[in-house]
Amino acid sequence: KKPTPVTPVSVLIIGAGFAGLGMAIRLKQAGIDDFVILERASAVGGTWRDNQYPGAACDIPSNLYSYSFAPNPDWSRSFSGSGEILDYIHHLVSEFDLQKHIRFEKNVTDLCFDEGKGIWTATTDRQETFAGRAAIMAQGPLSNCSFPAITGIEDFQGHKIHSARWDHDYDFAGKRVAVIGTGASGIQIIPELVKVAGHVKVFQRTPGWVLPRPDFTTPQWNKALFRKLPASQQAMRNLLYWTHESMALAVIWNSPLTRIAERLARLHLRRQVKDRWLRRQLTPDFTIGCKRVLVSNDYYPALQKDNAKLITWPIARISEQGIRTVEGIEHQVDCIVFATGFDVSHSGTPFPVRGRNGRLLGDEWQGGAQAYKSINVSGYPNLFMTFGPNSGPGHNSALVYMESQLDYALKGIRKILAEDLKILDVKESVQHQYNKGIQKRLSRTNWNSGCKSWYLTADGFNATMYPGFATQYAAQMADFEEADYETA
Ligand code: NA7
Repeated sequence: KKPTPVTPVSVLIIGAGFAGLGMAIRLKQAGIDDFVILERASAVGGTWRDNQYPGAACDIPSNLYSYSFAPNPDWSRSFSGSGEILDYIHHLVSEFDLQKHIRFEKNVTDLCFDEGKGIWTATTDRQETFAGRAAIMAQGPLSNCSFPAITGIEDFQGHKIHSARWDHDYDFAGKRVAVIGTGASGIQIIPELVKVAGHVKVFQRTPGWVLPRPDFTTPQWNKALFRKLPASQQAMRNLLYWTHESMALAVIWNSPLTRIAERLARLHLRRQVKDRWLRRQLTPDFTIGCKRVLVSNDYYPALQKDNAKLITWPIARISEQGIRTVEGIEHQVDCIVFATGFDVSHSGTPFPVRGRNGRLLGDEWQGGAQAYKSINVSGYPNLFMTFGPNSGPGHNSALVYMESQLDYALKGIRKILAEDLKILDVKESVQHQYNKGIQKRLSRTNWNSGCKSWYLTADGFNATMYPGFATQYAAQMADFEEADYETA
């Protein structure tokens, strides 16, 4: 069905998570008030609205995992929980008066560019249409949760819960629980479940490297200081920023610091796990940094509680009663918790995105997604992506990367509006050249060093991570080169 014409706003934003709301704030601060945010759910917050499982928290310190233009002196601890992060997001909405711009329950199913008019039209699953001169795709890379393709998953008669769609009504007290997945989410959930459930069986496919988590409650005097002297909070942020920047040397590239980080993780394991056999089962066989580095103080102790058990036999199938492992044992459980992560699209788009001459972005990305500076794609003018291809932060705060993206998009949007452009399209040769460089740099990173992770496609193509320091990323994004673009 052809969309009915609608009056275009200046900017159409898809998604009311951190990125979409951040874009809205930057637009407002730049005096652009004519924008609409389309959100498929009925509340803001994106991944932090969805990930409210017990123990959910960010593994980047809150003073760094927040917007520099909206500091919060009241973080209750160094690594605040997901509820507090969601409160911060709600606070952004009220402080910057964003509510009136948000349209809830608008699930975009198609995004199409009209080259003659220079207009993007978003169509929702209810066939409503919204149009904008520029469009921001801020739907988030970790928004669709993934259940594993394990035989028999549909047969299970007990309760199934995904970490990113928590069932707060389910009472775990005394229950026999299985947890599949020991990534960032799994290792946060397990200690909480062990506290309440009757028995917790942890099904681990691959052990990850775990570092200690320097987590402290914020003393009152510290909050007062941050409030009275915002420069002190900025100084703290800078300290955290540079600490994480230096971690790139361990995490991204194989360097002497990588060895030191591995030694630290082994020491942490040795201190927390006395049993040799268990330690062996928990020791990774890949370079630290190849997969997401985990941080936890309570995961290893939780595994050693009397009501917990680590199972490393591969899963053969899920049955009506529980989980059967390959050596033939059936583990009967009341509930399976899937901490199995997200459907990360490496080659597709969340909905059809149609550019110039009917081009379809999903088709062009068949061999792996790519963009220019992770934000623009040639043939798709006036479209900006947050957390587009190769913008993943391996070691630093996602929000630091996001701020660079928002400011870059703002430069493009200002140009479109100021010069009344219909087309601001990155040149194909520029995009090609950029990606040649990115892939060359990626080939030298730990992510491409042989392990399997959600960063890579099945055949090893990395369309997710940025192979460098956050400082390098910020420098490339600070530079909006007009010559890189074709305009009309
Ligand atoms: P992740 O990091 O994708 O972790 C998913 C976990 O689930 C991981 O341990 C997987 O094991 C495991 N998994 C997935 N499929 C299976 C099957 N079929 N059988 C057994 N185990 C399986 O998701 P998270 O939610 O923890 O974290 C996502 C990101 O959020 C994280 O990187 C941070 O950036 C924040 P595997 O390691 O693949 O062997």
